[in-house]
Amino acid sequence: MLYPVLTESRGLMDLSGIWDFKLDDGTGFEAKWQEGPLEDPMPMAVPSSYNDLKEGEDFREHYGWVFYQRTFSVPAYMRSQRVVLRMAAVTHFARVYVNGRLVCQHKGGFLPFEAEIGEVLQPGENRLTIAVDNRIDHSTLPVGSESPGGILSGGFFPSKASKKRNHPNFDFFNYCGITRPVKIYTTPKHYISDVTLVPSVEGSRAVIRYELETEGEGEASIEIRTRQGELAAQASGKSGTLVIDPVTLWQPGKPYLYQVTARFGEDVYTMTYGVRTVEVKGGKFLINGRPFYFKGYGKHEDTFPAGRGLNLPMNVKDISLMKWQGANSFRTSHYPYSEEMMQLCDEEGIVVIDEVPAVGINLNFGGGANFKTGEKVHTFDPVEKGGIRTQEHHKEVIRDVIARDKNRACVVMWSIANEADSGGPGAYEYFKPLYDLARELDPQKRPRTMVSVQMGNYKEDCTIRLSDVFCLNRYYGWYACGGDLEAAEAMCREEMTFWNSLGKPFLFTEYGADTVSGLHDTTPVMWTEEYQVEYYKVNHRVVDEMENFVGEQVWNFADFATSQGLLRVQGNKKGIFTRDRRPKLAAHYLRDRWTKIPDFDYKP
Ligand code: GCB
Repeated sequence: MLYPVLTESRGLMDLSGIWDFKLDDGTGFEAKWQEGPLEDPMPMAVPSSYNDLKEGEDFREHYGWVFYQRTFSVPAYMRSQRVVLRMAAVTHFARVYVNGRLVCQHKGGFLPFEAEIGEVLQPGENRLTIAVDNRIDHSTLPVGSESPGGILSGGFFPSKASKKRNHPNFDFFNYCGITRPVKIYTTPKHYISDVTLVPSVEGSRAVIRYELETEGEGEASIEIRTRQGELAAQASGKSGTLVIDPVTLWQPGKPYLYQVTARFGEDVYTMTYGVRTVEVKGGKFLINGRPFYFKGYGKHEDTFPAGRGLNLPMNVKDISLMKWQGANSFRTSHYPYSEEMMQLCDEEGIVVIDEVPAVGINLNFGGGANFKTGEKVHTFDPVEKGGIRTQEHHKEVIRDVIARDKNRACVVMWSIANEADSGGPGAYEYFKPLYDLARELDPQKRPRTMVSVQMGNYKEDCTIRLSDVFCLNRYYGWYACGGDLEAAEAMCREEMTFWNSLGKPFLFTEYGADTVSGLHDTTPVMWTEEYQVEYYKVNHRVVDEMENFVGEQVWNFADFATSQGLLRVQGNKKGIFTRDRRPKLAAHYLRDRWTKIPDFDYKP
């Protein structure tokens, strides 16, 4: 799906701002709130998560629907065009009404969706209402537990709580709302609906296959210009090839973006584009034909008080901190990040592992159904037995993330899931079609991975059969052998020797230790800043010995909000930076290490 842009043929209006807002008390739809102005609304920022913008549990722990509303007008000169309303992300389920009429609904909180609204528009003022539901269960991605007791919540005793709550089967706060911009854009009636660019590089030349998807009649053409505006290649027709010679490649840390202009009849669409290749060969991960070493993080879109709301200044700051630290990459744990962040990564030369919101597909965590019946419920058991029912939706999010990000130079790999029950019965059957789908849909045929959880029987992990690259989340020295780094090192070495022997590249996509900023000790004990540094040193000793180990992404870039629980101190404290981006001791240690490790040929 194309990102909306302003061009000589297209209009664009950003509806960000302060909207009217109301928590639904369970009567919203019955009382037809969507059909008129909300009574006694309160002001709410869009885009943002609503949870931390007002005080009290009612907001933070709200369960179910909320209503957002604002009015807007579309200038008459734009109404002669096709008018599209586009929501970049609404978490997790949305019903969108214009002048009381339902124009679309959408499941999934991290990907864009849109509706043509020309027919329901009135001259003058129009009313836009977006109802948002934050409930999660065994059919949503991310997955929620359907019985009390989420992953880290609760205590030692069964809960007798009567109030309904979400129980995330994942370790990040269930921030909700209209979290990314809502825009209206217009196009001519005959228009470009998609652009696909697939690069290959031979010597100094790049050959780019292109395809324009269009609606209606018109002449199609495309051109690529350098940053200075010089013509680099052009072609006509809806598909064909473009040759750039000599090409300037997009490189990690040294990005170069060309300007692309596609034309169809009266329609003009513009975008930037970086040319680079990605390939897995033997135990290497090659970018532009050279062995790349990932240095970076698992992250979150998590800031105060915006929650998961788009925070452009923080995105810029985060990339600046990454560069300060000598990092070159991150994973969009555990959901696709905003299109603005992806654009920034293209522009800044940051390498991205793009993850779909498939987290929590693991009923071994969190109690969930396991506690309900006393019987063991396997994650991939049939629905009647309590297994998850996410597979169809999982296909949708794979389809949508690839449609959104397929042209991005920064994206070098798709992550199909995080810490699924990938060693459990039925896992291969669940995931094989998803891997196949990603391969079929991605025009660039990027490598696919699934981020695997630390488990005893790692040799049975279906990722071994399915993934092009193995991504491991491992906590030797924290969840395993916490406080005994000597034992942690030995166990880590034993397991890594196994992965190294398989002949494919592998990396850590998570490893880390909770660290409360300001806690210190001369003997490095758990939770202190000193322990975090020692933890990383021990892990690095092991992975530096492994020739097929191609990267280290620490958990996490910064402290972040989670559900409440006995293992969380006002959130997860595994950040290298605090939530407000102050460095912990480990930030300096990693800076020292990473500025000495080159992006390429670290493991030649
Ligand atoms: C994991 C999860 C991540 C958690 C992390 C932790 O394995 O993938 O979402 O936050 O562990 O800190 O426990």
